[in-house]
Amino acid sequence: MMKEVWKDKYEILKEELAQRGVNLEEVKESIKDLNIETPSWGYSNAGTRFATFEEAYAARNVEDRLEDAAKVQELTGGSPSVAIHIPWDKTSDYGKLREKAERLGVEIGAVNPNLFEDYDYKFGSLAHPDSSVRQKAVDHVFECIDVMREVNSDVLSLWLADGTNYPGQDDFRDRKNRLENSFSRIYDELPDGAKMLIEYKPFEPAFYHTDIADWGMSLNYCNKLGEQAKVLVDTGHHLKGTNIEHIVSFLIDEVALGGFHFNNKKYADDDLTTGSINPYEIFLIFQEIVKAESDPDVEDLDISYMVDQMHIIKNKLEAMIQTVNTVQKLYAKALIVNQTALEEEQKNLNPVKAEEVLKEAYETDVDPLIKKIMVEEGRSPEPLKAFRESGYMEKITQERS
Ligand code: PSV
Ligand code: MN
Repeated sequence: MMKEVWKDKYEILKEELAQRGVNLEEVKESIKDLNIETPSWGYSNAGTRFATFEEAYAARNVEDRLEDAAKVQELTGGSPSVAIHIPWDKTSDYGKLREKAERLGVEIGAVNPNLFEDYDYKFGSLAHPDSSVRQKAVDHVFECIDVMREVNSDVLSLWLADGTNYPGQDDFRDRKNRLENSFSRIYDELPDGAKMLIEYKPFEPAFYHTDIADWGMSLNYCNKLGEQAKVLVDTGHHLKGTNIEHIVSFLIDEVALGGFHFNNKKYADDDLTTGSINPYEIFLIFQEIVKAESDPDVEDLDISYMVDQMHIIKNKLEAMIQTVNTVQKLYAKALIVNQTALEEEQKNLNPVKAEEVLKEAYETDVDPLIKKIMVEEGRSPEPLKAFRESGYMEKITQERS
């Protein structure tokens, strides 16, 4: 039998972290509590605008998607809920869908209306010039609010493709006012305690302007609506040089950070695996959150961590397991930052030492810690290997072909 080297590494890590004054049990609990919601749409066939590659194993319907999400949860322990997209996940009985999810060991999380695929939305949805199209879009969101009640979800996640492609196509201020009006009608119907997340995106599918181009516009809409409306930061929806951790910190301070769609901004959109290009960025985002969580002056954070990725060339389930595992590790690294030392070096105006504090945590190999947590929870320490050996791929390929 192969020696499990990670166990020795864990003992060394434990000693090292104790010397650094880290409370390992607290860190473990925080990692165990982290819920990284996976998207139902990430389990289906996907493509670029050039081609969709049909995979024999890909989920065919919402039931398959829940099963795949449940498999990821079973192996990682970090993704106990799944976001749905209406009408992609439309079904005749949402009560039954909720029961199915529960039987599989997952919950239904954010409900995402689709305000971009219908022909009527060619010139926009909630900001469309024609009031009958706006009404149709608002009605669709109302339908999604009903779904939320039936599946027991408390998150409505809104992303619009609204915008224009050419100068002069429409009036910016009129669009802003129409959107404000549609949003406020939706907000009035929100169930008590539910969150309305407003996502922004700098371009695509509209390329001249998008109606919610950045976090500041999103925040402005939220502030006008009320405290149930919060900003959704999709890590992919930023232009190349954008400092996302700064945005995150700013939103925390404004009590307006509602959640994330994790992926990567390499091509300023979603769909690349979180941490595949710049894991340091995700670590720095978590650092801002962890720091705020330990600050008594910061109100309790209520952040929905969601993945928004549709993998095209990677195996969809492996990519999702890889994502959850990566996010767990990057969160763990943020949890072991010596915040007191960081604060001290900031006061000392010593950027080298301050950066060293962050690097010390980032460069710590936390893999044995995540493995230890997996084993404590009765899971395999190597979720990807366990997945490959589980026979699940063979099973779904046969069933779904
Ligand atoms: C749009 O690019 C987006 O990020 C929105 O979150 C959608 O809901 C999701 O992708 C799926 O289309
Ligand atoms: Mn998104």
